[in-house]
Amino acid sequence: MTKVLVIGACGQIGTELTTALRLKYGNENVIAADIRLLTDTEFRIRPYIQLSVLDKVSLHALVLREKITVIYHLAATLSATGEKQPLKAWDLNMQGLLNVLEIAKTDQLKVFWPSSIAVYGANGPKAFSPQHSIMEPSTVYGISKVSGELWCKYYHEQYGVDVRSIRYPGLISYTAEPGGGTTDYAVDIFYHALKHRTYTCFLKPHTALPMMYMADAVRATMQLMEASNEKLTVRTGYNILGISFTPAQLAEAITKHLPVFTINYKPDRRQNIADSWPASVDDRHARHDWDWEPQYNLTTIVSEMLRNIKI
Ligand code: AKB
Repeated sequence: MTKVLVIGACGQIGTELTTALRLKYGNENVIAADIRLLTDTEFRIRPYIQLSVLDKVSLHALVLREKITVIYHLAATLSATGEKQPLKAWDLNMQGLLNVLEIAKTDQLKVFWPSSIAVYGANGPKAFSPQHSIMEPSTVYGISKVSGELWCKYYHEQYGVDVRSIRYPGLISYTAEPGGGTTDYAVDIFYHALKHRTYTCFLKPHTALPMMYMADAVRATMQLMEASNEKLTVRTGYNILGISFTPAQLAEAITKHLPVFTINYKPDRRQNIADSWPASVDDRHARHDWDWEPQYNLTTIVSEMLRNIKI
């Protein structure tokens, strides 16, 4: 029987992935865990356990007590926040993963761990960055993702741990806010458009980045986790592309619904991070190995976001 633990369940991905996993496996078979205490109104996320992934003893006890068979380990510090406290970000991103991999090795668990387009750096190709490419990231987040990918591959090859990973692009969703990334503008813009009819973007107008609607990201994650072992040829992180757009293109798509909307640009230090990332990635391995195909484009993402955000 599958018994799932989602670590980082209150985050942007965790909120929607937990719901999707509960639909598939049943509420009681998917334990949500996160570092924070839940408020009374957040009942929909129960069964819930307050837990730090850095507390390996409590994590292991929980795995044994609940007879967990699969862990989705999503807790991480993202690119922009990571630059404020690099060593703290490194500790959470690396030690958290190693704790999960060690427990997975001992108890033969299956693991999902998210990587990111942040693995790429300024020296890599900008358009359709290949699955296997130069990786010299400039952020601590990117360094932790490259290293984490290599640890996943190592645990798979040396100990047979079935750990799978996706290099997520910027994710766009309305259920939970993103937590300190460089691609966060692509979510913030919708709230400002609906509330204030104007938005000041922290990236330059023509900064193209890979992006994806959360429904596609959740579907991709479930598809990868369901794929048969023999079909998987990548044990670092799979590239997946949804779409690629710039702040100016996103703003133009929003003005089709809200003609009064205006955008200004005030690039900050996050511009340097965005400049080091690719504009798009080559996702042929994911398409070939587990039939990856995105369903949302810029037009459908914009109308879904504007329709669903409650101000
Ligand atoms: C970030 O901007 O840090 C994340 C990511 C692309 O991994 N959204």
